[in-house]
Amino acid sequence: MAWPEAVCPTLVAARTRGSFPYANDPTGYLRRSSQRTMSKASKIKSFDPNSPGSPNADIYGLPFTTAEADIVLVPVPWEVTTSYGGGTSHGPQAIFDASFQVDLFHPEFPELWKRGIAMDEIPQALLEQSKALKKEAQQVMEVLMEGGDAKKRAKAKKALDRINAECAVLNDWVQQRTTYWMDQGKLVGLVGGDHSTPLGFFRAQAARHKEFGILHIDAHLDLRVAYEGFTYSHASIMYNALPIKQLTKLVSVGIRDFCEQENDVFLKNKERVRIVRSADVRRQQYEGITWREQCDAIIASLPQKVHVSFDIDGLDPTLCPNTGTPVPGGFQYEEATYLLSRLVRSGRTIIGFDLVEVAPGKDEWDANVGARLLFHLCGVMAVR
Ligand SMILES: [Mn+2]
Repeated sequence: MAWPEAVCPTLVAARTRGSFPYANDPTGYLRRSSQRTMSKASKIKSFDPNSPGSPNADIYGLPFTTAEADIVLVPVPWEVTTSYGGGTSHGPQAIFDASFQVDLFHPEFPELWKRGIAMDEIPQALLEQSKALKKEAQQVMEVLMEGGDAKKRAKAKKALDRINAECAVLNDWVQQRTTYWMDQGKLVGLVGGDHSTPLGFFRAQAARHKEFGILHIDAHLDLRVAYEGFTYSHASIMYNALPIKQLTKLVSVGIRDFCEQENDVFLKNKERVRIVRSADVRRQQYEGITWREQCDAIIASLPQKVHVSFDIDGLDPTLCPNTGTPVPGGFQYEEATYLLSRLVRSGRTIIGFDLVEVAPGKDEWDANVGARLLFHLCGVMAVR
């Protein structure tokens, strides 16, 4: 198999520096030699879901390798174009660490853990690359805002071109990585990183499905035509998704913040894009409409196959105080999980998901919420 890093020269370079962790171990098979001796069936038999997970275990304290797990999570520790708060590149590690306290006996998915959930190794090379590029991106933004002489501007232009090119490489990498796991028959979820990360995953979905919809939960529309000059900005993810022909419907819910340019993009794509503003959801509720009715209306506008793109800032910011661009309002935790459960109970197939913009703070709170939401996303995806 052509390994994904082949399209990613920066990762190859990082690996030769010795920091690329899973180049020779694509399935995580070798790195967990202690877990290798038992079959999946005997692991299920001997695993005690009531006891705290062993520190050597995978996400949620589970004993399965990525090769054994039905659900594989692809971490993308990347936040190059985030303009306000930072830290989402540490989201995957923080969620992994917080996951150990999530109880596996979930009333909606009591058997889920037996399917196996495992997180792909977190690519440190990506994290380093993200750090380096973000520094450059900040210089670009400075010149953009404060101006500068011709020399400064030329330098910024060059950096901007480089960043856009490297983000395109990241998109290719994500596409190959998610494709690789789906080809192995896995159910795949992506864990960001900022909201620029799932574009390659959307493209991988388009290669497998003639048509699909995206249920987009977010405070922002993310329909900006490049933000601050960055083609693959976190604020442009859905704009960048629109050229995907197989994406027949984009339903954005929880929306609280958008600009005129995004509204123009929406008006041009009205037949394919539906916006459900958070304020409208609340207003209708104050006037007697129930969340169940609203969920059913949201779900009715989606096709049979649905990818869920979940930006944590779609939730009330008390549930994600450290996320990059918090906005007051938004969903409570159970409103969001109810929508997801209702979606799958409608008979729709969840073909994948991404959970993005979780940024750890000084305590584990953001990641705790993220880890629980991630478990719920795995649960609804595994219903098929
Ligand atoms: Mn977003």
